[in-house]
Amino acid sequence: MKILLTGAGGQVGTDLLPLLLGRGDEVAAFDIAPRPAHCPDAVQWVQGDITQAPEVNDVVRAFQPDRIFHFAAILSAKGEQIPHRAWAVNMDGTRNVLEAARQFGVAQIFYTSTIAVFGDGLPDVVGDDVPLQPTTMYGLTKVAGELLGAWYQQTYGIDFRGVRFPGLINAGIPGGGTSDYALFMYVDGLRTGAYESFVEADSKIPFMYMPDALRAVLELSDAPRSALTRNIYNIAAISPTAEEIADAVRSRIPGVNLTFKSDPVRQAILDSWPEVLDDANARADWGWAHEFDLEKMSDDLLPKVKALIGSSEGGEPVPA
Ligand code: AKB
Repeated sequence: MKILLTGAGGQVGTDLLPLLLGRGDEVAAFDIAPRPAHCPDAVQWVQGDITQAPEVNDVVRAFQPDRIFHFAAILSAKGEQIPHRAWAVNMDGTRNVLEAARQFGVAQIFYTSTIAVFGDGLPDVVGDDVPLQPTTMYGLTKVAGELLGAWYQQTYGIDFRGVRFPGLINAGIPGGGTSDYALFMYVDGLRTGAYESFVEADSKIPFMYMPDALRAVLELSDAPRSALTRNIYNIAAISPTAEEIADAVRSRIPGVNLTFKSDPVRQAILDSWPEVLDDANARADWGWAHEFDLEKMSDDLLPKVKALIGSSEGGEPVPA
């Protein structure tokens, strides 16, 4: 299968590339960044700007993918700092991908949406069809992307499907998300022995460990269309408070100093998101089931974060 991955250099794309190659897919990567040093040789890397339709058209025309995994996006916290660029990347970028798919006959678009599509006034457990009233540029562009993709499916017959990701945790350096505090407890906990989270200790949102998230992408992408009752699915795993994450880190890194000092802007974003997701539709339609709870994730993650910090790719701490 030929797969084009947009945003291939981001948190999810970086981890998905080797999995796709491992199962025998032919992969082209499209990203604003140049080819990273760790990118496997078999990947065809195209540096380009998702907001520029001719550049998106060129890569789709040349590579002729069967599926596009559209991951390019500007996340919630960064999106509030550069809202016009967030609109261009998330909105125009998604339209460019859908248009290229229509023009060049791509069969499936896989879209990554987010818990940020939800907004204030949510029930305790948030199902797929709770009203979408996001408070961020990221959230509102993702809502519009969900709707635009469904329109392309209805109008042009492109198979459009995707998931709403919770905050994702992996051995990588995240960038621009409001959920990043969780990963920084592990990364900076190991790297510097301390981290001050920008949220209150009792803050609680849904999270997922990256191996589960990648498996969800592949399982939903491969599911027969006839099994699906909707385009976009909530997927859930764990919903720890920030303090519970800190405790999981403390019990594994003796002496680590994890504290909390809430930043009002990011706290307000976080407080508008669900605490717990209902993913019954994903479980019923395509057999979704997460594997990693907080303890299992922490055991698996810490050695990988250690290896990352030891490698040149650990980089400098990203201001959180
Ligand atoms: C963010 O924090 O913006 C993202 C998300 C929850 O979609 N990680």
